[in-house]
Order: sequence, then structure tokens, then C-alpha cells
Amino acid sequence: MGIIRIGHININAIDIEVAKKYYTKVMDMRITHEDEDGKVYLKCWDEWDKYSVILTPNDKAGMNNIAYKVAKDSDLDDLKTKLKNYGVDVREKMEGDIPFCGRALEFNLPSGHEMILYAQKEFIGKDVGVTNPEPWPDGLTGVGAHWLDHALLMCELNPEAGINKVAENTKLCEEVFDMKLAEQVMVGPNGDVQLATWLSAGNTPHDIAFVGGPEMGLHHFAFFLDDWADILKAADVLSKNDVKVDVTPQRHGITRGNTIYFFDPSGNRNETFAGLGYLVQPDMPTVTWTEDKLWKGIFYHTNQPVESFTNVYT
Ligand code: M3P
Ligand code: FE
Repeated sequence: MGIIRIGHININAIDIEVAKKYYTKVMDMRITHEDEDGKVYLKCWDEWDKYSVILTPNDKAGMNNIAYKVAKDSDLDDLKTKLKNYGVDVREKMEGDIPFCGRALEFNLPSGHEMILYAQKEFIGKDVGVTNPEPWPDGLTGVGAHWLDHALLMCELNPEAGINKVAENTKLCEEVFDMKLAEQVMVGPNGDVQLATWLSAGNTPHDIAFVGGPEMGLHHFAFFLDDWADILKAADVLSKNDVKVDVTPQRHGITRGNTIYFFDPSGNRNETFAGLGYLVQPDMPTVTWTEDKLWKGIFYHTNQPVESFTNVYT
């Protein structure tokens, strides 16, 4: 079965106290652990594992690594073999090397991003429990993020130089991880340059996405909300808390999600993403967006480029 979903993202926080306040008060995450070197571990109310975000004190924004959970321990052996056969250098991690996780595999995607695969993480449980649960917990003060949903990584793309890390990452995710290519944007004179891809490990449109740019980085990571009403409420909450908003509520043509983009206090871009989008079945055909409809795909309502959205990333 292999990868089931995103597990956690390790990002930098410039002022850890300010970041803690933002992720707890505005995003409604709970701090579940703080270690000696100042790292802070947080989970959302609707998640059951120990953490989905690690804040690492640093003097600049950005992502340190991204982790995906696999279904069972033996998947790690299978994936280690598959990755090695594919030519990827895999570093094996012992139980506890990744805090509160069992053994893990660490490697770099062709784009350079560090990725971790693990099968087990300490269980805490949802805030609402599993016995006759209420639909949401008391005491939410912010947007009420349900769970870490996906991340979008910027990958080096330079067609003239023959470099396309979007295509290389995508091929690896399809061939080694059995992920499904749900959507792609194809550009260039012949429409044969893969500019962006959305890949699914389960049945939502994406668990990871890649977009081409001048250099690698983190474009955003997204938290799940239920619906449009929650997105509009979230926009109010963001303004109330003077959060820097990049893109106000919109629909994506790609994935059909409802969205807001904004920045955490360190400058890492966050997204609130609502709605299932659609159900990805194993036999669903890949959706392709052409260059002339690129912005309709990204922002369906305005159908206009947003300069900061493409140029600003960490
Ligand atoms: C999403 C999404 C870009 C498109 C982003 C789309 C960066 O974030 O969740 O579907 O071009
Ligand atoms: Fe997104």
C-alpha cells in the first residue's frame, strides 16, 4: 500500500514565541512537545498522531524536511529497495531518531528537498475522542485547522538547460511511491514541459505538489477546513489577527479546492484548503491544464496572475 498521507513538515521559525502564538491561537494547533534545542511540536485538533508541524528556531524561513506516513513497517523495506534500485541514496534512521517515530527512511528528492518516510508515530488521539464524538471541540480561538493536508514544493525548472526537477520528482512519485498524477500544467511551445503536478497517495486530489521555478524551496503547506463558510470565517480570523494575506478567498480550478494563502510570522506561506475537491479513483484519467488557461487553473474566479504568488517563496 505504501504512502498513505503527509505526516509532518519541519519548518523554520525566526521568533519561536511569536510562531508558537500564531500556530496555537490563529491556526488552533496544540503544542504536544518542546525539546531542549527549542524545537516545538504541534498537532491539529482533528489529528491523532503526536505532531504534524515541527517549528525549528532559525534566522530564516523555509522547510527543513517533509515526512510521509506509510501504512505498515514492512513498506519501509519495500520502499528502501525500490528507492535504491531507482538510484536514490537512502539514509536509514533508527527508532526515535525522528522524535516519537519508529524507524524511518531519509533521502532527497531529485529536486533536493529532504523527505522522510516512517510507519509509526506516537498516538495521542483527536481532541473529540472516538466515542460518540462531537463534530468539533470547544475552545477554538482561530481558524480551527483540521489537519495538515498537503505541501507544494518549488523545484528547479530551466528547460533551455534541460533541467526539470518537477518532471523528475513526479516520475519518482509515480514509479516508486505508486502515487497517482491527478493534475498537471503543461507549457512551452510544444506543450511538453511539465510546469506543475499534483499527486495523490489516497483519494484526495493531492498529498504533494510540485511547481517549477528558478530555484528549489517551499511554496506553501496547507491545512484542511470543511467548506466555503469556514474559508470565509478563516479570512476574518486572519485579518483580525493582522496576518499577512497573500490571496483572499478563491477557488482553484486545479483540484477545485477553496483556498486562502497567507504567511506565518516567519514568512512561510500557509494555505487553508477546503473541500474534498473530488474523489481520486485509481483509474481516474489525469487532468491537464494548458499554458493559456494556467491562471484560470490556479485562481478560477479572477483568472489573473498574482505576481507575489509565483515569485515569493521560502
Ligand atoms: C494549490 C492547491 C500554484 C498552485 C497551487 C495550488 C502554486 O495550492 O492546493 O491546489 O501554482
Ligand atoms: Fe495548496
